[in-house]
Amino acid sequence: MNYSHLTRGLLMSSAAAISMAGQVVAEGFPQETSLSGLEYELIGREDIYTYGALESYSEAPFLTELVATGALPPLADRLPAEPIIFKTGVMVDGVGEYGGVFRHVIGGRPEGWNWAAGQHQGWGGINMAIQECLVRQGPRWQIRGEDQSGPLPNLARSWTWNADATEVTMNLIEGAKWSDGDMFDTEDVRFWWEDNVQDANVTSRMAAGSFGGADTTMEVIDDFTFKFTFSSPQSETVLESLAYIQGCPGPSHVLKKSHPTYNSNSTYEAYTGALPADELSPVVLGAWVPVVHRPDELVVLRRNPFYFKVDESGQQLPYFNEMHFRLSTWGDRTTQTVAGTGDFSNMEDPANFVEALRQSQSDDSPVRAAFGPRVLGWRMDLNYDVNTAEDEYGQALRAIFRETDFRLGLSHALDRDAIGQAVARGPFAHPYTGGFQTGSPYFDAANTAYQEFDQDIANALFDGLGLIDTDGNGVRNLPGGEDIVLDVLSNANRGEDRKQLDAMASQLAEVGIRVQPRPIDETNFDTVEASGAFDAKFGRINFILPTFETCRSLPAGDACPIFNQSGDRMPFEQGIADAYEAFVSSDNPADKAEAAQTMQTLLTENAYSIGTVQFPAALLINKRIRNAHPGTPVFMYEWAEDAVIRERLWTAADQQEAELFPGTVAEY
Ligand code: BQZ
Repeated sequence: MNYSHLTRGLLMSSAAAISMAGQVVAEGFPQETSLSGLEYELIGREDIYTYGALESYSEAPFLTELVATGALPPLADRLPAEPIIFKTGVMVDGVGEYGGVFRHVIGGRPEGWNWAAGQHQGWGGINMAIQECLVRQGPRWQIRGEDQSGPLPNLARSWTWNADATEVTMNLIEGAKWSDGDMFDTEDVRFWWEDNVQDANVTSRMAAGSFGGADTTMEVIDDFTFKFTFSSPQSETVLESLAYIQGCPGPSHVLKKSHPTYNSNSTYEAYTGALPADELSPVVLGAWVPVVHRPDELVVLRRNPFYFKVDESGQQLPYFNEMHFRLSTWGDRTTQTVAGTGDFSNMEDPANFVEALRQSQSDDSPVRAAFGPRVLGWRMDLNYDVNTAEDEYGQALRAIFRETDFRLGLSHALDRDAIGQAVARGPFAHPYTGGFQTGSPYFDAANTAYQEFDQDIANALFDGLGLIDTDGNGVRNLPGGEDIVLDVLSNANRGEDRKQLDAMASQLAEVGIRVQPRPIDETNFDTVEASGAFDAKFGRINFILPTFETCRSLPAGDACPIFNQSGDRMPFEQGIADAYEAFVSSDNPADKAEAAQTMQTLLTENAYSIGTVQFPAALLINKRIRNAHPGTPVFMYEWAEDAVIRERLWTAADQQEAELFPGTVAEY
């Protein structure tokens, strides 16, 4: 076992993290930490896939049998005239063999299949196995800098801008079909936009107003062409918002039946819950379709016979016939992958880093591990929305949250090294004060304010606001006399979150602030978060690119961020909003970097979020999996499940796991 080069890099960066001036020193996490030792080259954006017609196509052999029995239409009728063609040249192991099972283990549980209305499917890659989105971000980590303008195409195969960049006309792939054979067209895009994103009664994953401003409109031109119109010039960057999980249409022909706009007997609640997690099979565009869901046990997906992507030899993708998501815990994902009973894990719980690394270093380990930069960051977000507070106490609390000195006081009260050690002993943790994490291309130490651990400073800041412990019970009081108690929402299924929150609670108690942890189940977490019904929340949020799940982090659009929903912005917050707008409306790298630095300065100087620690993560992939590109990051433009391009992964026939449902596809 030898991972000394890895820990050495980590040790250096945490020891030298903070300079005398209290600023974080640029101490980039070493990039060359791929433990696999494999090198890779950056490629052009058109090297991965293109759209076009091939002379002939072929399919997984069992599908040919289903065509023969009449259960499926012939392949030619299932594929678009010009499918997406994945190129062989950039496949590290080349064109694949059909069959076998890709085994995931996840900690989440499917909330339901109506992703258009914001439901998640338990995360860990189920969402991305069934949803396809207008554009794609995951594979961009592999693309060289000069080719980095905007997202990759997907359902939208191309687009053009008008002269002043206020209109973008998008052309959909023509002839792609849903897994029940229904045509995918602009009606699905219109329904996604008008009846989900723009419908205030639906909590879609793209917050209204967060895509190019509050006045953005969408207009259908024909079955496969539509146009967005913006009230101010935009750029390729803004289109990043149309990737996972924000720009992924649902099947309008199914969903309209329960949407109140089309069915006056229905309600919005009924609409959101129209596709319950235990009702199979949902209609999808993705490579695999859920066919079995045994609660708390397993979700099985089978290949989608209508999938619109092929390889250069004409074989319809994906290569794997079956995909499993064992419903366990996030920690077990890593344990099972290390043991070889799972195929894939984003190793993200620092508590198991050392043991997992040790095991994966032996020659006969079934798994390959590769560490990347620090992209996992944890932070507390305070709710700045006084208008939606439940009672007067909540209003008074939120008014105090809006005081910069209060937030700076909280930040100075945190001993981030101790918080890091509470999660995992060793050199993995790095202090984090909010803003872009060190693994982000937009992280610049010079523009990152750092509030060092100093209880005297914290106490002085709170005293200065008149927040004194008037009744002598050890807890500071609000001007009205009540104790300052922060009710902090957190994800109950994440041990690493809870350890930090507990450490934070005892540290803040020392400066007279009480923390009351409120852990809730991960399945419902997003719904509560999106509703804004919390005073504060704590958890992992990867802030690498501003366009990723924007509303969780930034004041983009009137109802954003999630922790200030009624749009009553603090002055510096408006500055962040303006910088975000400058960022998405420019394709010029220098201008974008400048806008990002403005954001970083405002975010960290004002302690907009109270960061705790950031960690690197390692990607574990079973060695029998082919085409898993070396160097794939756990998270960069998107989570690794998308970055690794699963529709292109395969396993040699003699290494394939037995399928649970051979010879079958989803039935409707
Ligand atoms: C990765 C990811 C893929 C969500 C989720 C989950 C939710 C959050 C976040 C991660 C899981 C895995 O993260 O932890 O490694 O597989 O799914 O989607 O934590 O609770 O709401 O943002 O992506």
